[in-house]
Amino acid sequence: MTIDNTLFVGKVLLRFPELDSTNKYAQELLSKSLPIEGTVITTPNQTYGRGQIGSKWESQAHKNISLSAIFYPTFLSPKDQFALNIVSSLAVSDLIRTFSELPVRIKWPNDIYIKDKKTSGILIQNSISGSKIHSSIIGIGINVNQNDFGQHLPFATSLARESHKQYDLDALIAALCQKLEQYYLALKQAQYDTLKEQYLNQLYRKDELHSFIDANGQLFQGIIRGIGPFGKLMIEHNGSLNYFQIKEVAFADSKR
Ligand code: BT5
Repeated sequence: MTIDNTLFVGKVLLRFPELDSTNKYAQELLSKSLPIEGTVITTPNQTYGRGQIGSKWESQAHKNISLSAIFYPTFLSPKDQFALNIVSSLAVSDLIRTFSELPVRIKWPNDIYIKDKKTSGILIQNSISGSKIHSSIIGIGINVNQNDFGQHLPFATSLARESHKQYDLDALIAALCQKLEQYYLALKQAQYDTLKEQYLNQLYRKDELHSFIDANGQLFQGIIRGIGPFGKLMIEHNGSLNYFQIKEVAFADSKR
C-alpha cells in the first residue's frame, strides 16, 4: 500500500506485521540513513509504544492506528518547535471530524479528547543541530476500534466506543497522511498564526474555571487562556498569567 492523494507523506509506507515502537524504528532509520521526507512507518501490532518522558502507550493488536512520519522542518527554528505539535494535533482532530460526528478537542499539549477522554496521543521527537531542527518524528497513536481499556486507563476511549461504529483502519491511515501533509505544508507556507488560532479554538477546557495541581502538588484555581512562548500553557490565576511546561501542571479532577 502507498498513499494516493498526497505529494510526499506516505509515498514510502513501511508497514510491519508487528513492531515494538514505530517511533523507535523511525529513530533507528534516521540514525543510519536519510529516509525521504514523508516516510511513514506503521504497524497494526505495536507491542511497546512510547509516550512522553518514559510513559507507555498501550494498544490492542489490529484495533488501532500506530504510525510515525518523518519530516525535515529545517525552515523552523528550534524555539518554534511547538508548531509541530499544533500541526499534528490539528491533523488528528480534523481526521476524527471527517470520519465521525464526535465532539473533538485538543488537550494541551497534543492529546486528542472526545468529551473528557483521550482517544489519541502524539509523541514528537525532534533532532536539533545548531539553530535548526534537522528532523522530526511525529508519532501518532489513535484508539479506533478498541472497546475496552484496562482499569488502569479510566480516561481512555476510542472512536468505536464513542460512536458505536467500526472504522476501516487503512482508510483512516490514508486520510491521516493527507491531513498531516496539509497542515505541515500550511506551516511551511508560513500560516502559523492561522494554525495557532485553529488550535486555540479547539483547546480543551479553554476559558473555563478549573482546579489544577502544579509540580509542587499545590492546588490552585485557574483558567486556561492560551499558549505562550515555546508552547507553554498559559493559565490565568488571581488576575495574573502563569506559564507551564509539560508535566508542570495537571487538572486536579483527574491528574491528567
Ligand atoms: C502520549 O504520551 O500520549 C504519546 C503517545 C504516542 C503513541 C504513538 S503510537 C505511534 C508512535 N510510536 C510510539 O512508540 N509512540 C507513538 P503521554 O502524553 O505521555 O501519555 C501516556 C499516558 O497515556 C500513559 O501513561 C497512560 O496513562 C495513557 N495511555 C496509555 N495508552 C493509552 C491509550 N491507548 N489511550 C489513552 N491513554 C493511554
